[in-house]
Amino acid sequence: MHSTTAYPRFLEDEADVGVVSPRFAIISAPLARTVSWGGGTEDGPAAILAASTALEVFDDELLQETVQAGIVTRPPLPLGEYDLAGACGQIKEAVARELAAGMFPVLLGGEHTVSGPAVAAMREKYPDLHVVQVDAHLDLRDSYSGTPLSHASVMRRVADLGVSFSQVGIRSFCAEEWQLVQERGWQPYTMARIHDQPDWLEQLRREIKGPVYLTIDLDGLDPAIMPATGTPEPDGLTWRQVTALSRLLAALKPGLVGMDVVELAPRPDLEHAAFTAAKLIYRTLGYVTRQ
Ligand SMILES: [Mn+2]
Repeated sequence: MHSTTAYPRFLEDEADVGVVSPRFAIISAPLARTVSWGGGTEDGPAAILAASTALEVFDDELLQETVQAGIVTRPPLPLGEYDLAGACGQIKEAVARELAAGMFPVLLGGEHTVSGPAVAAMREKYPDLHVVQVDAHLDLRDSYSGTPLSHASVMRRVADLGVSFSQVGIRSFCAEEWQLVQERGWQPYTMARIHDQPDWLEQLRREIKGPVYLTIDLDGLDPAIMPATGTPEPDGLTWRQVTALSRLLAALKPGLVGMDVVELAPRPDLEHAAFTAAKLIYRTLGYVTRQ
């Protein structure tokens, strides 16, 4: 995306429904500093926002115009002016600002690193926060490429905060990560487990106590529907599985309180990927309006 064109908004003019107190705030965090392969995630937020204009505002499952709840799109965060730690500080501040205003934050990455500061902000408001991570990867490395603030370490930083979490769609990790999982007794929802245990969603429901922050690394989805990521791993979540997950999380008490969607690496010949991301966001917000 070029700076000469205006940054897109979620649903563009169709979002202008005149709601006095809008519920949802879209925050673009086009961060791409520690990407290991592929690249292009700095263009992810603009691609998702541009694709959102092709959505029907009337949701075909929920049979409602979710947009009537009010969805505002903030200007993209000027992360290029900061080093990595500074950029993370900007993201945390932006999320905290929305929470203080009573908004439900929807953060668009960018690389997965952006979720760390978002979770830190969420946790200040919700001390018993539970994070649900959709991802092909565990992201539990202690550091990656010499930095602890990396997309490959983002859940390790969440663990460091003492925040409880569940990992869904996992099918790629290193020996160090698997050893940590075993030491701590964590039980990620690997794709093997999801295939073997049809009641996995019920199991997940039972382990969640507090309000939920949902972080969706799009490579958690199957590359058939989500090919535009840096690491399109085979055998990912289907559309039905990921929407069943977000429906479940929104239906919990207290339910979903914020979310992010990260790691889209848009490609002009794979526009359906950006559209799928936009529809997943809109569908999930629709579930949240039913809370
Ligand atoms: Mn990933």
